[in-house]
Amino acid sequence: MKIQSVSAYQIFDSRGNPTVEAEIHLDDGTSGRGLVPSGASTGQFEAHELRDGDRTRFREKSVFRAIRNVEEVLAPAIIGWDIEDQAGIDRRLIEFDGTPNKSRLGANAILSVSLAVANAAAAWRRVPLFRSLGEGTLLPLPEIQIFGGGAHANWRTDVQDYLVIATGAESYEETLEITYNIYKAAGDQMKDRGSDWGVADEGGYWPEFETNEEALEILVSAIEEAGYTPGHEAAISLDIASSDLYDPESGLYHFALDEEFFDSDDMIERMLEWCQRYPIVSLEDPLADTDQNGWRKLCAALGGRVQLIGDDLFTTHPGRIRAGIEKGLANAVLIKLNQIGTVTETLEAIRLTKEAGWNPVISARSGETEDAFISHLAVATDAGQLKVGSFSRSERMVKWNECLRIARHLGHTARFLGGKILPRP
Ligand code: 2PG
Ligand code: MG
Repeated sequence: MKIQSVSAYQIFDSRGNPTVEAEIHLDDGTSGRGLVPSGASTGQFEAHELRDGDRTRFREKSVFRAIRNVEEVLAPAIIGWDIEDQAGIDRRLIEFDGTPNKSRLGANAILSVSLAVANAAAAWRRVPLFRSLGEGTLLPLPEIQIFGGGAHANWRTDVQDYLVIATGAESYEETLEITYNIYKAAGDQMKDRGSDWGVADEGGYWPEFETNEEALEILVSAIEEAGYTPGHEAAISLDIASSDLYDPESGLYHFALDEEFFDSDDMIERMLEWCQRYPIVSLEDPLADTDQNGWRKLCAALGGRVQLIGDDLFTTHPGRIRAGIEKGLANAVLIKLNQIGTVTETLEAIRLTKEAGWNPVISARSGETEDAFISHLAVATDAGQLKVGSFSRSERMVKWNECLRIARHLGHTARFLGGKILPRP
């Protein structure tokens, strides 16, 4: 079935910032939309998010140029193409941009079209998106944020995400129940402390802590309070997002809350110590994207027992992932569609990661939309893990809820590996 029209609009993400939505109509009247998310702690190697930079419109954040690029450049390039040829269409979108980081037309423009193609193809095939995208049947193990910090909470803590993984759950549904109980228990603790708190960009609590480590202690006690044994039913995952804490000139990491500076070796030491003292099973961006020596050392020391996820390190870029695999920098890759800008390149990033025996973790952005594409992507590719933010706010819950619907759809054919998917000593 052929593409008849492509249009684009400015909509708003979960922070209220402008973002791009594309809509594709096919010759038979079927349609599909693509909604683009947006990061705050963005990696320097990400594909380019095009914003107008016009001070008189939405504080420079409007995306009218990206929208024009969809309608004037990308639409004519793909009208009349077969909707089932996702790879061919994505190749054409990339060619029409012509830059290595999609900076001419904007990765937000390109991704909106690529996502709309995938959604329209699923609608035309009359199957759910996950079935149209792949053959997978594996329900993901969620990583769910309890406390938010860093760039998502005005630097209340230096560590960006304190998350839990329900390692002891036997089903996807049970992961949500365990996490729900821990999230609520953490909320009770916030009330008991009487300190100032609210929720951060991804729905996790945004509390006042004295130190970065205090948040870890409270997280452990919230797991206990909820009736679980830390490290058994539920364990801890951290996104340090440490590229934001790193000064490449001095080579130092700065934990402002703790008034500490670390060089790479000290940072590795601190991560090893935390993994020793707390039930941590996963660390994301424990080191900066340019600190490759540090990554290699940390991976040699910890990679056999803790999941080490590269987010800013790889930016979902197949070339960067391939190089990282060769150098042994990590053992998992965070997968974000808008870091690379097309569905096809994202699928390639996931394929490479899995081929190396590493874990792909499909992830939302801190600025999200009401779309649940990534839930389908996680199941379609048997990725095994999904990170969406916390257990509150509808732009987050829509993703967790969509996996429940996919589980119902799959019925007895659904699989779940739970904590077994994580590296274990
Ligand atoms: C991350 C993401 C999501 P952002 O660092 O993993 O938590 O944040 O979208 O701001 O890059
Ligand atoms: Mg991250």
